Amino acid sequence: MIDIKKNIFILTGAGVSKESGIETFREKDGLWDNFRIEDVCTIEAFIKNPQFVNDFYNQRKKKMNDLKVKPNPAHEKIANLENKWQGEFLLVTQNIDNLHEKAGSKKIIHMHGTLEHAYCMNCNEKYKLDFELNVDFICKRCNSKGQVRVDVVWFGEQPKGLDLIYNFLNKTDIFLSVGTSNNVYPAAGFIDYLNKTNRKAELYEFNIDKTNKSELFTKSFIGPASETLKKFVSSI
Ligand code: BV8
Repeated sequence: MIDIKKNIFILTGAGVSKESGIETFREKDGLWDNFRIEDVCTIEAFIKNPQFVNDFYNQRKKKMNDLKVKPNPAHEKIANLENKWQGEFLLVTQNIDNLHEKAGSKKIIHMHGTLEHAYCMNCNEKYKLDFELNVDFICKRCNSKGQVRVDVVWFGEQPKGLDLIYNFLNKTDIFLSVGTSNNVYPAAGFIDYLNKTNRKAELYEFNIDKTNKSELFTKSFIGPASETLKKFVSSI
């Protein structure tokens, strides 16, 4: 029986947004079937072909802002859980979309950044990303051209909020991993960390398939997160 007075850590990945119509990365016809990581998701890619990288994110932002893209029941159940939770609650997402926020989630860390902001690599000026990223963009603060990039974490860059995340993992009683292939570190290592340091924690995985980390979980709930999470949250 899940005790809502305990501390819960929820990790989500692209699978939680799949049923909202946003493609994942590593499934068939996912983003990495159509783009190479090294062409769009590293600083080297941006330096080599900045507009190609800008357009990769301009496209994803456009899709995210598309009226048809809405939170699905998986996002809603996670927000419901936060509302009724009495212990400490933390949602950490690898996703850069804003569907958790739209569903009402409050305590969120976007550890790989979001499509909401951009910043100048020359002077660190921060921008609300309500414009198309373009290499001709002149930074308002330092006047440098083409230095403004999307505020997401590329491969080889340090994810955000790691201190907060590991502090919370050290007091986690219940861990839910929802819609992630658990391929990308350090997020993929959270379950290993809990297995090593926190024998008592209850560890639940929600995915349409088994993942390469499934054997580290107390239980895997196989099926679309909108259904499996609905059942899980209603049972609490
Ligand atoms: C870092 C940017 C150090 C934003 C992303 C060798 C071993 C270990 C590690 C490494 C290594 N070589 C290199 C590394 C490090 C590297 C890494 O992990 N590489 C991997 C590929 C091996 N990691 C890094 O570089 C990280 N940084 O380590 O920095 C450092 C430290 C200090 C100081 C300086 C540097 C940075 C990683 C972040 C990279 N950026 N995205 C964007 O463009 O979106 S990663 C990208 O993958 C996204 O963020 C995505 O969220 C993330 C993880 O993917 P998933 O979310 O899991 O998506 P995926 O498609 O894989 O899976 C979807 C799942 O959903 C599937 O399992 C599917 O079955 C399931 N599903 C589908 N539908 C549903 C469903 N589940 C439920 N319901 C459904 N309906």
